Amino acid sequence: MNERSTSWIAIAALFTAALALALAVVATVRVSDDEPAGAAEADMGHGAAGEHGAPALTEGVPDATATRGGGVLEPRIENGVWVYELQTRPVRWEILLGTKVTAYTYNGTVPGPEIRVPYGQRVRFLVKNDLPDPTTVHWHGIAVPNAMDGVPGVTQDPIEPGETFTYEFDAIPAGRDSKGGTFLYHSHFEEDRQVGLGLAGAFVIEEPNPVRYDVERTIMISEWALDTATGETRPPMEMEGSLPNFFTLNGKSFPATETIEAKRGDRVLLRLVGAGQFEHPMHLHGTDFRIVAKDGHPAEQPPAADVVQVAPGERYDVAFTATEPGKWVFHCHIGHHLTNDGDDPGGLILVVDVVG
Ligand SMILES: [Cu+2]
Repeated sequence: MNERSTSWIAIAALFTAALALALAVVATVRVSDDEPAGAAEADMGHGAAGEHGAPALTEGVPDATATRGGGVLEPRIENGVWVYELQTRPVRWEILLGTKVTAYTYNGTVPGPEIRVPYGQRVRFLVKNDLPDPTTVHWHGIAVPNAMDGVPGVTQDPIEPGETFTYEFDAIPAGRDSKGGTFLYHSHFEEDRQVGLGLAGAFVIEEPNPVRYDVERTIMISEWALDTATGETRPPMEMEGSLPNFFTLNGKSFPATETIEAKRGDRVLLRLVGAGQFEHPMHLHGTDFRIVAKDGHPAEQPPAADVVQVAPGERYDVAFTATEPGKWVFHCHIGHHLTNDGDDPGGLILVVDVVG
């Protein structure tokens, strides 16, 4: 082989390598930017990936960049309207050190960001759907105009992947006698699947003259069906292969759950939200509490209790005074919900640490 043909072979090889690299780059960009994660693989029609109980796609789903969910989302203000951007998208969410689920999220976190507005505030939500499936948002317990109610096929067409839909309303409880409280927003498209995979967030309407607490937390309760052998996440259901085996408070299983710190004598308010598909009898050690509101309705004579049943969609605001120093647990009273894939203790436990 002469010198000239050798150099042609070298040039041809370089060209081929460059072409392969360029194709690889194009393929990567297409998956990460132009299409929702997994969209290329998923059937995009209604019912899409929603074959009953089918696992969420894992491949191509990015890791969450945030480690905690439920932070209050700051709006931008346009002519007095509080404007929020919500993006639905799948992420790999760490519920426990080293244990990740594929979650459907608002803005990349479980739970979705908390919306917190004064009573009557005009709000606008630009909801961009970057899920592989259609979606809608329902504003649970809020007096929205019917067209803003988020029920696919009844009040609106589903928001298709890649599309944006705008919701706008005044933040007023549907129970018109109520001036505020704990509400939520969640998917109303294939709820069995999308809410089960995490699509929910808290919506707090602040009363004009709210009772002030020293410590206040919103706690969203959810379940997960994670196959630890394959890494597949399925929507948790009462069916083989989809039975929940992980349980989270604000997207974390014990011992990864947040510890709530209080000083002796502090007044504490917990806003409990049934964000999943199962009921949880939540119990506090060390003291009882008062159920000061149910579904955004303040109780006229708050009943005392030390267990409160939180069913899907329900909200209970419970208040107590941290009188006794120590690490007091707040937990579900169904033993199985206190495990992480069978390992005890885990799941729905958090510590209220009272100091002083
Ligand atoms: Cu439970």
